[in-house]
Amino acid sequence: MQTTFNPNLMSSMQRPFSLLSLFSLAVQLAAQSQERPNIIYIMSDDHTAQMMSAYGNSPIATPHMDALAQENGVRFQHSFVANSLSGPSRACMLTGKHSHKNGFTNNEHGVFDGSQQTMPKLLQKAGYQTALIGKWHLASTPTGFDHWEILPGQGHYYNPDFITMDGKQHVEKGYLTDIITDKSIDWLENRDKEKPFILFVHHKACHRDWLPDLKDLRLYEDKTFPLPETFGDTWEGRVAAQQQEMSIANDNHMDLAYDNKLYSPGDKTRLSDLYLYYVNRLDSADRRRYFEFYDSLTLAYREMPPKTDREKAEWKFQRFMRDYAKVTRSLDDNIGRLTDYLKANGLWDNTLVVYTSDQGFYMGEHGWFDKRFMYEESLNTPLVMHLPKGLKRRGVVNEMVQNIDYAPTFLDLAGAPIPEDIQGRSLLPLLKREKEIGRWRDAIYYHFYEYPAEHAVKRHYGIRTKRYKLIHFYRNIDVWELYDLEKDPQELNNLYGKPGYERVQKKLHKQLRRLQVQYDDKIEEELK
Ligand code: SGN
Ligand code: CA
Repeated sequence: MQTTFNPNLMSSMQRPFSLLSLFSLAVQLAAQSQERPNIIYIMSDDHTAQMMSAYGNSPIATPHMDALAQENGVRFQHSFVANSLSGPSRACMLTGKHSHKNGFTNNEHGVFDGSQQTMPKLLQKAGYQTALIGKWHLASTPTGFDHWEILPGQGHYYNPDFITMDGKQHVEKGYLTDIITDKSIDWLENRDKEKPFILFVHHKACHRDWLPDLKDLRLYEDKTFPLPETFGDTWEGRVAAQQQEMSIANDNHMDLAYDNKLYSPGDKTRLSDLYLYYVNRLDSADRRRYFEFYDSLTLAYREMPPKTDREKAEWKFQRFMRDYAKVTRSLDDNIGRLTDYLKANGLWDNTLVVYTSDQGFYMGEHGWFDKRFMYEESLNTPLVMHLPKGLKRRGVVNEMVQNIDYAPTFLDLAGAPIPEDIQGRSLLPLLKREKEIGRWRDAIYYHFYEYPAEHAVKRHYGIRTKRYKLIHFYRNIDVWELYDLEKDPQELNNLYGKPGYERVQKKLHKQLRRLQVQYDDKIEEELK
């Protein structure tokens, strides 16, 4: 049984108390703190559903992430972001609002306005302890957390820097994914055990440039990863896709040294200096171990280089997949370590444990890496939850959910009021019931802003319904795309303006307009 939090309790605290009322207040508060569920929100970076075994078809196993859904939990099949990029995605999560409302539209120029209303602040007000450990990526100093320890910018995999609440930056020895987990467990150990809590565990894994824990260097080296069907896509009928700079085959996009670890001393590639900066953080013995391993691969490549462009692209793909898989393995192991702690410390039954990523990623689909586009691979993000007692939903959730829904969900679970201006919807009604609920949203809205910028993905906004997707690319381009996801799940066939789709197209335009009005996205100003 869950008790609902009564906000009036707080205001009654300001009144003079009789001994009896003081006693009953103390009893009520104690009961609430015991019963109100805790929340652990684990978010990785650039981890995608194609590389998570719970979603099927993954070439690698992720048993600990999967277990969150399997042990009293759910897996969301249609989990979307509102803007497929790190900072914006984090801002949507914290505020429950689309980018144009929370103000953080892109990584390059964004500075999160920490004075605005956020879900952690509201949870604090409701009596929750709040903590955040790991990647922050919102430029300003975190607000709304009783405790935080963050990475500068993208962070470092090896001997990483951390910024602490006094504003100081220091180096920690070890591998980042392990350290973030250690710090999370430390915080749980030392928290105020009388209060419910929300802990945000924000990993850098599996972000570029996929530097593995040295103990995992040899993992997956004998594995040949299957090429996605669309690896050789030539982007016919999709002008924005033709102009992107995120192609695995292109050495100016996927760098041979930085991304593929094909490097000999003295080599100079576009990103070789950045590569050395990250790897040279290792101390000398570890650095030797690192280079011994990758030097042997470089030597083998140079002795027998690929004969054709296609062969070379496939070689780059295999290297990328193997390193990404290693980094993901360490992430999964560490999620296992954290859930073991929860189980061993009596926290499993009354804690909502969420695992998600800041967005999806292309694993060679369309020939790409990176994200940004509103196509399925990067619009989707993995989402599984282990549910606290009282929430009965199990298995696969098919309703469409979005990262703006987390804030209202957590507030709802804590029994705190959900402010009117939050744009997401609480998922609690979905999670309380055993079955799908009849009426839910029938479309989600998306808007990506980071152009001009790295990877050259044009600005675009759009709508996705259960069956269709309509996208408008703008700024140095004015192109519409329409996909029938039932007939063309890989989004290869742009149907916009094609005969037979007039009615569908017209309806989607209307629905898109309706969402822009609902969310108050003044698109005309953007299009100027
Ligand atoms: C870095 C990466 C990009 C990546 C962005 C955004 N380049 O700039 O490849 O798209 O981050 O990623 S790198 O040369 O620095 O690795 S995000 O997940 O943080 O939004
Ligand atoms: Ca990311």
